[in-house]
Amino acid sequence: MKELNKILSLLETINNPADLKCLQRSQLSGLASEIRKKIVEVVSKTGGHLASSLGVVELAIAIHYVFNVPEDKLIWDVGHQAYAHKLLTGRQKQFDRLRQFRGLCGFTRMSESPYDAFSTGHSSTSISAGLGMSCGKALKGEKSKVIAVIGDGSMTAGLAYEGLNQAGDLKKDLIVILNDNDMSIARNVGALSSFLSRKFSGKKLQEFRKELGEFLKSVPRIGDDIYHFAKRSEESFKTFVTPGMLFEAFNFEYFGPINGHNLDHLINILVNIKHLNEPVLLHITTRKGKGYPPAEKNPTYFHGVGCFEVRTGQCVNHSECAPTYTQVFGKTMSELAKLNKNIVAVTAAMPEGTGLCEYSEQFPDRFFDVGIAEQHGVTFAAGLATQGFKPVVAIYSTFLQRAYDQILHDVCLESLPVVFAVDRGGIVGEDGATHHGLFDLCYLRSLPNMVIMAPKDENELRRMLYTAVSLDKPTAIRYPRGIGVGVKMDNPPALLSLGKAEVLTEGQDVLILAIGRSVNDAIEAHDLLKQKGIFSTVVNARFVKPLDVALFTELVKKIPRVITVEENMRQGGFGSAVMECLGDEDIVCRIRRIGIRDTFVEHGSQKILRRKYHVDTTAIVEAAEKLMQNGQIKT
Ligand SMILES: Cc1ncc(C[n+]2csc(CCOP(=O)(O)OP(=O)(O)O)c2C)c(N)n1
Repeated sequence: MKELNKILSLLETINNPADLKCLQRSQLSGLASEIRKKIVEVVSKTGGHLASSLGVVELAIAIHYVFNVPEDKLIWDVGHQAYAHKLLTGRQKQFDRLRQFRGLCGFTRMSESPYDAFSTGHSSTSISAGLGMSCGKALKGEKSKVIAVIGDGSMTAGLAYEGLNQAGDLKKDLIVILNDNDMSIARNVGALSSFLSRKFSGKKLQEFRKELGEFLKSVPRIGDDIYHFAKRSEESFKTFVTPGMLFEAFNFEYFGPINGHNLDHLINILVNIKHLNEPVLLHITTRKGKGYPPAEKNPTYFHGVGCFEVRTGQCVNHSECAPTYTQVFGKTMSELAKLNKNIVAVTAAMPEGTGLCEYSEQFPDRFFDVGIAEQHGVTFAAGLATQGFKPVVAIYSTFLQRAYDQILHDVCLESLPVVFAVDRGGIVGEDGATHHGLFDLCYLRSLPNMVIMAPKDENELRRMLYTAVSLDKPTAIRYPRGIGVGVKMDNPPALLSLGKAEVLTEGQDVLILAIGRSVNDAIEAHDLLKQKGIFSTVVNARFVKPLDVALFTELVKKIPRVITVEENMRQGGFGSAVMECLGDEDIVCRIRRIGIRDTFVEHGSQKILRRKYHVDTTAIVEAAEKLMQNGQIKT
């Protein structure tokens, strides 16, 4: 216990990287253990990206030990693995409030700390941003360094190669550290992943070299020459059999692979490459979840985890009775795929997150994980659709933003029947600004040929999925993060009529037009308003596109006090669609739009954020009361 206290005090002495540099090298592994303990302790209470962060503790220490951040710019790709970096850069006191409302962000944010060189959350931006910084520094005549740390999962995105390609051409001073743990969230996928894998590292590489050497020597006459030539040019020999080949083709000086948990090796190599002034790629191998056995054993579960018990690693979350929307989607996909052989599923590195694991086991030939490559995934699905298949592309709302042009150009232009299962629509909570799905209704609504639906509960999600695969058009179904309402499931679910809304309550005072999960808030508001003597008609819009123009115009003529409700940006969203439709029909009414005003929403619980941004039941009640208080409609 005494020993433990001594170790604990080490981290407490570090307020910034300058303090870290005062430590002896021999003290650093103790510091690493202490950082791991702190991360596990805090994340067990706040939830977060545990396994990724545990994997790079030594790397964070080594970088801050060798470089001078923030003069040197350090970019953590995605930023989900930056907890050790946060602890070493003056944020220890706030660390207990990681991902909590008004606490530290779970990713890196320039506005949070000068040590965060770039704001991250979506993957594979670090090389491009780092190259931009390097060019900026060169233009200003600054000599400091730029370091981009990127995982092997994030290297599956095209954006990373666009950055490498230009970096190799410009030959600017840029250090890219490839953190290779053989994992994305799940096992990494793709040809590149097997190329990077440790097949060539350490012992195996030595054995392979020896065998190749013996073989070359054994070839009569020319064998000896080739062997000696290969021996002489050790560099090209190494390049020939290591992943260096790929990066050297991009004009990067390649080092590695080295063990990313060996602090001495890491520090030595960083000291050496610090003096190079060209594009450098350092390939390190690490273990996801390192130092916490439950996370080492199950890195996918502990990639992004909720609260858990430290001793056992067991989830301590409440037993929710309703299934999540994601689970219902996954189950319905399996059901549909049995009925229709043309259904195929596409995910971008998120089989677990999108609920497709069971489906992938049942229909391995009709399941495609494209890696973190949303753009490719959408165009790939368009290709499948041209061959008569019915692709269902399951991507979180926030990540689908990446594929906007592909949805527009490759899917909607020819009205190909691709179904988009847009998970995590709306406020997602603790992952914050980079992860809320608040833009999808806006960015999808402007696309010709696109059908957009959002279910009020999990049973309606099933109905929408059945309906979507029966349509011969691009269709998006947008549903929220979290558990459903707990409604009874129809089996099989009835199809919906395209563009038809559903009237849920009748009342002559206020018309509430709601979409998606907000419909439940609208029903609650209806009950509260009734107690106050205000009677409302609540409509579940179901479709953002096509809108039920006939129903809406008929109702607004009768009840010209209208509230639209959505968990989406106000500009260009569902409420805007309603206003456009009423304007086009020359209908005069008083209308209040509930949705997110022109701002980014930070991290915090869904409940807190819904209250703060006025997208909850209370906001609807207040809007209705105001509409009732205010007098006549100006015409
Ligand atoms: C554009 C985009 N798509 C999907 C994600 C979700 N995501 C977050 S981390 C991650 C895996 C990253 O793997 P890797 O870069 O190898 O880092 P590791 O967690 O293994 O350290 C994914 C798919 C994302 N952040 N951005």
